[in-house]
Formats: sequence, structure tokens, C-alpha cells
Amino acid sequence: MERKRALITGITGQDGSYLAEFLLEKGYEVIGMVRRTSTINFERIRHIQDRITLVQGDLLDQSSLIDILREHRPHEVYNLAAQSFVPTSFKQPVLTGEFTALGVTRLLEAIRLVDPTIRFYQASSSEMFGKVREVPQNENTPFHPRSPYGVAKVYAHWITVNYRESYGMFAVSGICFNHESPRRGLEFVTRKITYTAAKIKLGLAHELRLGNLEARRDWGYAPDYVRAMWLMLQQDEPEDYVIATGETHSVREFVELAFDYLGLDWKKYVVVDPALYRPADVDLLVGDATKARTKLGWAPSVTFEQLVKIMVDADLELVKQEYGIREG
Ligand code: NDP
Ligand code: GDR
Repeated sequence: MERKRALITGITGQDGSYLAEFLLEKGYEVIGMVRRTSTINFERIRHIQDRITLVQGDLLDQSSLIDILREHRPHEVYNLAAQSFVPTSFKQPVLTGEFTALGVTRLLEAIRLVDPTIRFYQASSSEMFGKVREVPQNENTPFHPRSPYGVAKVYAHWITVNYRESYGMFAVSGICFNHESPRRGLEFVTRKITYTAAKIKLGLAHELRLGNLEARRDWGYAPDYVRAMWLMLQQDEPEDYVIATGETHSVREFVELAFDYLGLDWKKYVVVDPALYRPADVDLLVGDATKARTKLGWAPSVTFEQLVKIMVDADLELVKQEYGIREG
């Protein structure tokens, strides 16, 4: 039987790297789309680089997408590429729209033109829910995004639905709530907390500057979420799914747990910096993943407490390596 081929955009990101590992284990041939950069940024995929094919392309460039699909003929496309950092979307709203919203139309158009039987996954986001309309949020909760990023994701979500309904394409969205790991970018709040707390523990930093401590998120473990992405593309019918743990915690709780685990009193180190507040924030996210549990048989495997510990442990090791600190 022909080996299945998958194209992953955003393979250099947190989710892209875990998804690539997951698909390799399933026996897939994995093609990863990367942008041309003057410095190589393959840290997250270096360990699997000899088992995947990397091709240059950009969501801003339509013909690069068409060429990649023509040449590699994937059976599945996972669109994980995006300008994914919410604060940057306030500073670069137009560029965020180009990547995160219109980029999806470019990719869907490329699929429609080259081979409309390709199965397509869109990385939708709980940021689309934004302002609280109901709790918990499920597939039918109305959207009210609170950032240019959230607005761009709503566009991307609906264009995916539209290509499914207009052209009968197998195009689905996973509405994923926040998911974290030791590979999370350092600017996102969880990783900023665990990395800085590890440095404080080792005497290499003395404060942690944060913005809104009261924001509440439904935080899961990234490897669990990439499994859900794959499951969505293996179904008979293309449908959208919420992926979440169903638990919500504040930024403050994350901080407390991480510092407690290291035996530190967080109040001595955390400084609230108004400059880190967003023009508009999302106050409360908690997802209802009943549909994914029932139809996909999906469930998260890591609790909030375990997630914090996994990330703190990994950052302690990393900081020791970075600073050449030996045990003992
Ligand atoms: P990351 O920020 O870690 O990775 C984003 C990826 O997109 C990187 O590989 C980046 O490449 C790539 N990229 C950005 N712009 C372009 C472009 N114009 N053309 C090609 N590639 C581009 O994100 P995550 O892995 O955390 O998230 C994956 C996706 O899921 C994103 O779309 C995100 O918005 C969405 N999402 C994430 C959630 C989460 O909690 N992690 C929750 C819900 C949705 P480069 O390395 O070159 O910058
Ligand atoms: P989010 O993640 O915006 O939910 O988007 P982030 O970790 O950036 O923020 C979560 C909450 O923490 C508050 N916060 C801070 N955030 C950051 N980054 N830095 C700080 O210093 C800080 N202090 C407090 C924020 O105000 C916010 O309320 C992530 C991204 O991965 C998106 O791409 C994805 O779609 C959503 O998760 C689901």
C-alpha cells in the first residue's frame, strides 16, 4: 500500500514538531513547509530532520503553495502556520491578517486547484470565543474575538467551513484551547513563567514581570492536541471539534504552582507590569470537548499540575545546560 503523505505548515513551531513526530510514528512520509530565513531555526525538529522532507514556501506566496502540492501530492495538509502571538497582532494587525487569515484562503485555493480530495486541517483557536458569551465554550458558542489575531482566526475558521460547504472538500477546524509544553515559545505566559522561575531558582534572575494575573485559561499538553488533529482527518465526515481539558486556571495559579514546586515564594519575585496588559484581553476560557470525547475517542492525558511540573523540570534542565551548571 502507498505510504501516506502529510504536509505540515508551521513545522518549526511547537505543534508542528510534535505532529511531525506523531505522524512519523504512524508511518507517514512527512513534508514540512518552512520559510526562508537568514538563520536556521530548526531547534524543535533537529532530532527528526533526517526523517522528514523540508520544502521552502510561505503562506504569503500563493505560487509556492501550489508548487509544493503539485510536487509532493500529500494526502493530508495540516495548516499550523500563523502569526500566533496575540500581543504582536496588536502591533502588526495587517501582517497578522495576511498570514493568519488570508494565508488560509491561499492554501485552500491551492488545494482546490491542485487536488480537492486532499484532507485539510485548520488550526482554529479558543481566542475566537474572546469575550465570554457562555461557559464552557463548545462548537456552537458564538465568536467574539478580542484581538486582531482572534479576528484573523475567525476569518480562517469560516473560510475553511466555506470551502467544505462550497466545494465538498474534507476541510476541518480544530478549535484548540491553549496547549503548552517545554517546546512552547518563550514569550507565551506559561513558558515565560517556567523558564524565568528556573532561572530565579538557580540565582540567574531576580524578578518575573507579568501582565494580567487574573486571566483564566484552559491549559492542556501539546502532544495530546496533535493526536486530536490527526483523529479529525481520519473520520468519515469532515466536522469541527473543540479540543480542551474542561478545566480553567488563572495565570496567578500557574505562577503559584510553578514557584511552589521550586520551593520559592512567588510574591517575592513577581512584578505586575501594566505595559504587559493587552488593549483587550480574554478573561475566561474553558472548553467543552464532549464532541471530541464521544466521536473521536479523544481525552487529555496530562493534568494541569503535571503540565506545570513537566515544564518546570524541563526548564531547570535547559537553564543548567545553557549556563553550564553541573549537578551537585
Ligand atoms: P508557533 O508560534 O510555535 O508556530 C507557528 C509556526 O508558523 C512556525 O513554524 C512559523 O514559522 C510558522 N509561520 C508563521 N508565519 C508563516 C508564514 N507566513 N508562512 C509559513 N510559515 C509561517 O505556534 P504553535 O505551534 O503554538 O501553534 C500552531 C498553530 O495553532 C498556530 O496557527 C496557532 O495560531 C494555533 N493555535 C495554537 C494554540 C496553542 O495553544 N499553541 C491554540 C490554538 C491555536 P517560523 O518558525 O519561521 O516563525
Ligand atoms: P494566549 O496565550 O494569548 O491565550 O494565546 P499567552 O500565553 O500569550 O497569554 C495567556 C494569558 O496570560 C496573560 N499574561 C501574559 N501573557 C504573556 N504572553 N506574557 C505575559 O507577561 C503575561 N502576563 C499575563 C495574557 O494577558 C493572557 O490573558 C495562545 C496562543 O498560542 C494563540 O496562538 C492560541 O490561539 C491561544 O493561546 C489559544
